[in-house]
Amino acid sequence: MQNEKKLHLQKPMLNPQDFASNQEVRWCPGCGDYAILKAVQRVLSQLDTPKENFVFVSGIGCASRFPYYLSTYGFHTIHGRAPCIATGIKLAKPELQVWLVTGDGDGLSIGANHLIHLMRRNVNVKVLLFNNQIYGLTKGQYSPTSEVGLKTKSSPFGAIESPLNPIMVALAAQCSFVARGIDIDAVGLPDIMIKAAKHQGTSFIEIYQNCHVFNDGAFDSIRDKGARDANTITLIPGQPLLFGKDSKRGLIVHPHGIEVKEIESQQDLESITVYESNLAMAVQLASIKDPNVPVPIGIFYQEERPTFDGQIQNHIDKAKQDKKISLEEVLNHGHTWEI
Ligand SMILES: Cc1ncc(C[n+]2csc(CCOP(=O)(O)OP(=O)(O)O)c2C)c(N)n1
Ligand code: SF4
Repeated sequence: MQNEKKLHLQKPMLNPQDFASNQEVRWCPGCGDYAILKAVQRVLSQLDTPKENFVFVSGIGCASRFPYYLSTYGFHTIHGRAPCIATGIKLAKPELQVWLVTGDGDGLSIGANHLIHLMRRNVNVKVLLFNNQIYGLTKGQYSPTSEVGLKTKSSPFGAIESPLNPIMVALAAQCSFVARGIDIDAVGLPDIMIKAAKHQGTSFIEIYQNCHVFNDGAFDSIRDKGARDANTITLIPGQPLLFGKDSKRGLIVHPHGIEVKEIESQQDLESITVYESNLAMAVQLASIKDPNVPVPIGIFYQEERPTFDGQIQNHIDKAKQDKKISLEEVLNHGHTWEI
């Protein structure tokens, strides 16, 4: 009897398959979205959260098909408006863990306004921005993150607009958790997602995602496993900024720019900047444009500050405690008049 009771109280162990829905996954074969879906299913199974407490909210785009493929609650909503719906859900049901899936078009064109306010307010929502630098669903128009010169159906002579840097956007919007991952990084990406899930506040992860149909190869130099060591650097707080085969290269972050240093001696090693999650360093690392400097991956910035949903709840609790007045009184309170 005792054992039965214990068994009954034990939480069921979940595995990634428990988070797969019965829907046929309809991305192009080979799309980077598949790897992200796998990573998310793995991460959800590792979080100590009941399955019924997850909600995935998306806008419109290939990326935004995500909620169909997860056996959690989900909303496939309106182009660019997922942050508004996610905010509403979090306010109405604070016990839910709300994830938001968006693309560079959905989140940074039509939805940029909503996304920055979600981050500024620090709503406790986990944002996954799939950045493939193109509009995939509508068949290959340039997006706000497309590189200058990219020839697409809507930029036949090459894109002429300066691309947005999603990490810089998130930092400028005062997002309290800002990170970058790579779709096929089966170790690094889930690790970032778990940290994002545990963070209290808006967690923003830009995920480099290959759209091999309309913008193939945009991230080849860092997606390719053979090249990744040389061309990326993983940000680990408290650790020197080392990269390359056998960590034989490092970065020195100067106030005026970033220097790549070959490490040949102990003195060289000691000159390498130790990474700290502070805004100034995050901005410097996020703004790297030099192709000779590796692309930072990992958590750029994290801070603890009050969440929007937490503060609203405090207001509600306080209002309930302070004034026990009827709806009738509320309606007739203050400046009212009769016609
Ligand atoms: C109001 C509105 N405007 C435009 C569209 C057309 N539209 C659908 S998805 C999309 C962009 C998708 O790009 P992205 O968010 O990068 O997602 P991807 O398909 O690349 O994953 C656009 C412009 C729409 N559905 N609704
Ligand atoms: S169009 Fe691109 S982003 Fe969309 S499913 Fe196909 S490969 Fe993926």
